[in-house]
Amino acid sequence: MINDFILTLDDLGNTSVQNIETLFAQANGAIGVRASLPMPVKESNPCTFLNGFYESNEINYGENAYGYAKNHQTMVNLFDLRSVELAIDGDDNLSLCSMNVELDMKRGILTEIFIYKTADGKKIEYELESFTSHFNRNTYAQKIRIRAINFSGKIQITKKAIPISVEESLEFDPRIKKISVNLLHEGNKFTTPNSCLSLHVRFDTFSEELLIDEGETSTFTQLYQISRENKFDSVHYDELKEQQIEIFKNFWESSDIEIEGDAQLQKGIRFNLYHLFNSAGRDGFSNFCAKGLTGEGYEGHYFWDTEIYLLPFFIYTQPEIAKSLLTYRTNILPKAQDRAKELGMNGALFAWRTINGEETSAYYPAGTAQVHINADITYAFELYEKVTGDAEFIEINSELIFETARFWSSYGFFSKRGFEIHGVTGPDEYTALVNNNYYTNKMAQNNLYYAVQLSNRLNENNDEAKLWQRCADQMYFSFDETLMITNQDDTFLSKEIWDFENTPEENYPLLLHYHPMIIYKYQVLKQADTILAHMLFDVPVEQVARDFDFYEPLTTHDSSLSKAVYGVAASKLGRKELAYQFFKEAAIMDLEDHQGNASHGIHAANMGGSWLGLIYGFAGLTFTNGEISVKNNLPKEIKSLSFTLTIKGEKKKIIIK
Ligand code: IFM
Repeated sequence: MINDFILTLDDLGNTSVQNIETLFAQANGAIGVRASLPMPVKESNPCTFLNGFYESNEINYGENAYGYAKNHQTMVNLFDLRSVELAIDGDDNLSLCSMNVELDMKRGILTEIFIYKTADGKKIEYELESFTSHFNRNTYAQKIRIRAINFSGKIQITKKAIPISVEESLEFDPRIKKISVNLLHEGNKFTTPNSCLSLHVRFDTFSEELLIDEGETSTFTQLYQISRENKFDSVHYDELKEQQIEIFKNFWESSDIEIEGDAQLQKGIRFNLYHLFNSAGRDGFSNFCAKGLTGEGYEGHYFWDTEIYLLPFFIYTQPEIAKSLLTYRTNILPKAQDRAKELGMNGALFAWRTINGEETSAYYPAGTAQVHINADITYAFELYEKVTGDAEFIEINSELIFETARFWSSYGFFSKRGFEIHGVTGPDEYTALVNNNYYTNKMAQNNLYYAVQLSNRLNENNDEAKLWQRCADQMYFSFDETLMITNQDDTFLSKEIWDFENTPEENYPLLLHYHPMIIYKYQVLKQADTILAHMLFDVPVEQVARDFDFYEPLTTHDSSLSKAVYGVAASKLGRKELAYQFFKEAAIMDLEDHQGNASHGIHAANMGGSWLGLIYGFAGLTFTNGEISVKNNLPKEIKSLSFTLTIKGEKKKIIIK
């Protein structure tokens, strides 16, 4: 019987060295360690990250303009904690004969067995059991067992932490950027030269010469600790391991989803949930990088991905983690207030991509212009309140809700048509700087209403709330009366349709092959936009159907944030087979490397999207008037679905069959 909590190399569609590093990476919300080879090869990209630990460098624009983002922020790749120097009877020229990898997702432990041999045939088995501790988040723990397979003799082993030196990649891909950082080093303290962030380490390093008989095993445990403060608890491997198992047991009790009928999907969804649990920041100062703590893609930045794609999973199953992810936004609110001021607007405008809260997107049409992030954040606060009932947290955060509403009332304006929001980019990054993007207006309206509601609740009966009410009531939505479809924005329908027929397969994703100016001229979508708004709000199915049929054929799904959302819409429309296809793609996207860049790190938003596909889609979860309701939208391939939700502190087990 397949154990669908165990991931092995056989589950991967692409077993390149860097793919393995990403998919078997381990993280605990603070530290992330890629599963690199103990004896790295040319293609290896060993990485250790500390969530939120970045270096900044000035952005050099050919042509600068007022208010452009000033600095890059790049999560620093710190050390290679997995490398080992091995020699057999003085010979260190070892080759890798085989490797076996087993990730036990149920317990949060990775076991790898490597067989290395010398040119004259002496073989050793190097077994590595490792985990990033969820009990002590400063710690990465390894247990190493070395066995002489076919000889008796000397084995030299040296284990240290190797600082990373980065080579600039020559490959053109704007989605990844590596920087070389010469950390300033003093004692056990490392500091970034520009951002001036410090961390401290406590590493067990060793160098041993073993005299070993054939068949005999030697075992070592090794703890690597990385912390922002120079304070380390005394920890022991076995205790940490026990705690790890216990923490994962609790995690799965609250968050597991059982799928009957499709073993690959079962494993795929568990793999996704496993990574979601691992990479979420827990301290209120770090968040969820677009690639988790598993790779350098998107420089470790936090986007709206967290609020719209990831938080539903956390809110419904791990509310404490949800709260700390939201608290991160509270903590960067001052930066968002500064940003709004810089742009001459009221209130707060959150950065499109950031680590420390400052805008770091050097390309504003697909960056700062995605002002919908303000409303995405507020939407997540509202969902958190609905599901957890934690009104106190929202009241503490009322300033954030009000400040985002203030931004909308100053950024938009009243016209004959109503309240309009111009000069924005919606979720679809292949259409930029438009007026009245439907998704943005809908989300802004929701943001404004929530602020009004909260203001009334807090008895802050002020004129501002009346203004917000007016903006929301009169929000303008562009609609095409002939086609009876929702306009993605004011001009989308006037554009020429992208020539899909004559676009060769190898020219996707379009962003790697066409200038943005060309892409923006056409009706072509990178990702779900209007259809995403329809997932978040209650819209009549006939309308969803017409919009789906119009926009889906124009959508390239070049962004990994797309398919899961179309899948949820397809479920809502009763198009079960289609929903299943979309869901399947989302569930195994990284396992099968469907986007072709799992080497850069996991596609975290899509992983959250796969949860949405199952729970919002197949289980038809809705939450209205304080009550959840579900519906059986299961495709024929799935016989039953069981999951647990935590609603207002109470666990509810739901079975759909
Ligand atoms: O936030 C997303 C965006 O919507 C599409 N491009 C990638 C970003 C990070 O995942």
